This record gives sequence, C-alpha cells and structure tokens, in this order.
Amino acid sequence: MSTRVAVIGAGPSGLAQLRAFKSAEEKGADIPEIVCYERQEDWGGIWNYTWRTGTDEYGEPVHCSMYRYLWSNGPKECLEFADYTFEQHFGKPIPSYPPRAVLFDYIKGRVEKSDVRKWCKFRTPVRYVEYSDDTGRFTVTVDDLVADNVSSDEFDYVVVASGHFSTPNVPQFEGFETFNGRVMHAHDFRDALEFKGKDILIIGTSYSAEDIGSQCYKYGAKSITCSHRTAPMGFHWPENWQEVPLLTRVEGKTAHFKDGTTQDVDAIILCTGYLHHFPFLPDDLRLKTENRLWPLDLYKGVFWENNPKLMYLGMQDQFYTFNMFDAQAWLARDYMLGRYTLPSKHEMTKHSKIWRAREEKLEDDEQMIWFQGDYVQELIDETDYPSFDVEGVNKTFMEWEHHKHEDIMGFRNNAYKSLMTGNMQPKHHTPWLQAMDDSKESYLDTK
Ligand code: FAD
Ligand code: NA7
Repeated sequence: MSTRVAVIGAGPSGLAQLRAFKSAEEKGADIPEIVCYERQEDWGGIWNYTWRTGTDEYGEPVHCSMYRYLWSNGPKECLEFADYTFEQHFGKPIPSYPPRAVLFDYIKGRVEKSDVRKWCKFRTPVRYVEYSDDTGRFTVTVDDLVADNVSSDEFDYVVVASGHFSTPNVPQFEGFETFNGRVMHAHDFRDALEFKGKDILIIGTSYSAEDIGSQCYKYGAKSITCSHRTAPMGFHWPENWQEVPLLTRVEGKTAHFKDGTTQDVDAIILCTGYLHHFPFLPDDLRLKTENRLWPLDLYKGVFWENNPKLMYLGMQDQFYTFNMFDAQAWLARDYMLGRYTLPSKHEMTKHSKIWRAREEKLEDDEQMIWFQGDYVQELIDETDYPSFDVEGVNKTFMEWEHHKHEDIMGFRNNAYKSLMTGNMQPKHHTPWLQAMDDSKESYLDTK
C-alpha cells in the first residue's frame, strides 16, 4: 500500500506543501499519493477574493477575509518565495506593495507551473479527521459539495493548512443590540466606499484596524475613531482620525469610551482578530491557541507533538508569510519522505518550551521580527529549500516599520531590494493615497 498524504486547504500554506513534494519529485524522489482538499472553488486561500459574506451558495462559511482595494501591508520582498521570484513570474522588477490581484497571480503562478492542480479536490471541505492506534492511519471524512456526497478515506499523514484568519473573534459591547447603525467584523468588510462620508468606529489596534481604517480614510470616510484595549497604535494619523480608550457602551448612535469621552458614529467595525478554529478535528488532535508567534504543542512550529503524523502549517502570528510556510512545508515533506527524523516527545516539548520562553520576553515588533527570522532560519537550515538572506529580510522589515512611523499613509510609496535577486525594485507610478485603480494591469504598468 502506497503512503498517502491529505492536505487540508489550498491556500499559500497548503500550496507550499504541494510545491515541496513536487520539488522533491523533480529531483528524482518517489513521493506519496497526495490529496489536497479545498473548501472553496479555487486555490489561493485568503487571496481568493469573493464578494460574498456569511455563508456561500452551499451553506458553507465564507472563508475570505479579503476586501477590495487591499494592497500588501508589508513589502513583497519579505514574503518572496526563494524558489520562484517575482521577477521570474512577472518578467521584470515590480513595485514593493502589490495589490491583492498581483499577489494572487504570483501565488498561483508557481503552482500552475508545477502541475499540482490534479492533486486538489475543490469544493470539498474536510468534515472530520480521526486517528486509529490500531491501523496507525487517519480516516478523513469529506463533503463533496457539488455532488452532495459525504465519503471517507484513509491517510498515513495529515497536514492542516486551513488558515487562522477566517473565523472572526466577535466581542460584545453593551448597547450593540440597539445601535442605530451597522456593526460588523473585519472578516465581512468588503468595500471601503460603503463608508464614504460616514463617521466610523474601529475596535482593535492591529493590522486589520490599521488597514481598514486607512482604506476608509482613502475612500472618503468623514471621521475615523480607533478604540484600544491595550494601547493606541501611535502613528501620525490624518486630522479626521483619533485614537481613544476602549468602548464601554453604545447608546443610540453615541459611543462611550473608558475615559468618559463620547463620539457619534454611523458604523462600528470590530477589528478584533480571529479564532484558531478546527471544527473538523477531535480534541486530542486540535491545536488550541491564541494568535501568537509561538503556539505550544507544535515541534518546530509544525509537528503535533502528541502525534507528529499530524502537521500544521502557518499557524503562527505572521510577520513572515509565504517563505515561512515554504520552510515549514519543506521540513514536513522531509519527515514524510523519511529524510528527517524527529526526536522523542520529551525532546520535542523541551525544544518548544525554550522557544516559547524566548517569545514571552519579546518587547516590541522589531524583536518579534528577529525572533521569527531566527525560526525561519532554523527551518531552512534543515532542508534543501533554497537558502536566502533572512537577515536581509529582517532588515527590510525594519525599514518597513520605520517608513510606517514616518508616514502611515505613504509607507507604500517606498521600494526595496529583492533579497532573492539582489535587484532594486521600482517605485509605484502613483502614491498609494491617490492610486484608486488596484488592477493588476495598472500596477504592472511600470513603463
Ligand atoms: P489561508 O490563506 O486562510 O488558506 C486556507 C485555505 O484552507 C482556504 O483556501 C480555505 O478555504 C481552506 N479550508 C479551510 N477549512 C477547510 C476545510 N475544513 N476543508 C478544506 N479546506 C479548508 N499576508 C501577507 O503576507 N501580506 C498581506 O498583505 C496580508 N494581508 C492579509 C489581509 C487579510 C485581510 C488577512 C485575513 C490576512 C492577510 N495576510 C497577509 C496573512 C494571510 O493569512 C497569509 O498571507 C496567507 O493567506 C495564509 O495562508 P494559509 O494557507 O495559511 O491560510
Ligand atoms: P490580530 O493581529 O490578532 O489583532 C487583534 C486585535 O483585536 C488586537 O488589537 C486586540 O487588542 C484586539 N482585540 C481582541 N479582542 C478584543 C476585545 N475583546 N476588545 C477590544 N479589542 C480586542 O488580528 P488582525 O485582524 O488585526 O490581523 C490578522 C491578520 O489579518 C494579519 O496577519 C493581517 O495581515 C491581516 P489587544 O492588543 O490584544 O488589546
């Protein structure tokens, strides 16, 4: 019986796993039989945009948390694949903060050229995974939505790559039930034009709050009020933008904050993060964590310590994204190919706790970036994933942080050097605040 691998999800993490196997096959390895189950109709994960919110045409929760006009919130030079560069894909250097359509095209480009689509079963959510000690295999139960047919299959390994920025974390505040306006979570935000001329309140201070607020500003919101639980973001915001303490209650259209101040608002957008949500996993296989750089119970951030035949990709909070998922997937692949041996459970847990202890001492974003860089370096040192200049990526992240603190509405006008090709990338032809056309064609028009 040949070895069988199930990959759950065909977003950037799941696709990294498919590419990792393909790369080994191209170098002559015998690879297992691979089936990648994907709930959506196409690959790309979060980058596969849909206008739908809530439930889809099959009654499935809509995965997409993406919105129109989204431009990368970090330099593309920090996420570039080491085995497939932007220049290779687009045929020339391109600016550093691409809109969604450009990144989607790039993600798809590598796998389209790798002939791995045949391994994917679209419109097929995984409903349940069980492990049998007797057979040493997993039973994976899936729902073919189009055929309306539930079936089960057996696998030796399961790779969970279902993402963790899709199931909203929705806190409740007093008065929401009678608020005379829209209350929504960032997950359902699709188009900033909806808020043109409106006074909006944003709860939260992380990437969604910063970017959704900036989108609303760009597309003509009247005012933006950002409410924080822990600390304000502290950027140099435009004049119609204020940062206030946490919301305590809403009365009619009036929001009340902890410091006693109030603000009348038309809409409230909860940028309050997401839940790690695995309804298809039993308790003993299910990762339980908040959004952080070092979730426990995953050796090397990948292997489920209680049963390492189950692996997770991309479950960390993310500065590094695509190339970190690659580094994880290459290591997971080598384990499944018998090229990489895991230590005892005791050793795995000890290793994880050392990383966690280090994570708990991190004080700011810069330290977090270097921490995640060290993690990526540890992974790529273990496999034949093309080595790249992790220190250079960290330094580009430092420049990015600096540019944000200099000009939060203008940081995307900067350009950086590719750490993969060494080439300086061009600046975009139009400053981000004035660039209303987020199409691929407009972005790639670098002259
Ligand atoms: P996802 O992209 O979420 O993909 C997971 C896939 O699993 C989906 O296709 C989903 O349909 C599928 N799936 C889920 N459950 C099941 C199931 N039960 N059965 C079958 N399939 C299933 N990163 C950046 O680098 N730059 C950015 O600018 C950036 N912006 C972002 C903006 C937003 C609004 C969000 C939410 C995230 C952003 N990210 C950004 C981070 C993003 O999480 C990563 O870029 C990347 O998409 C993570 O890939 P993933 O494959 O782990 O997860
Ligand atoms: P994050 O980065 O997980 O941040 C969640 C934010 O929500 C953070 O500021 C939290 O504040 C805040 N939060 C969470 N619960 C509450 C409650 N109950 N009340 C007030 N504030 C709360 O999620 P994002 O959506 O911003 O980013 C996720 C990804 O999407 C990211 O990779 C981006 O690229 C896009 P805290 O600081 O904990 O007080």
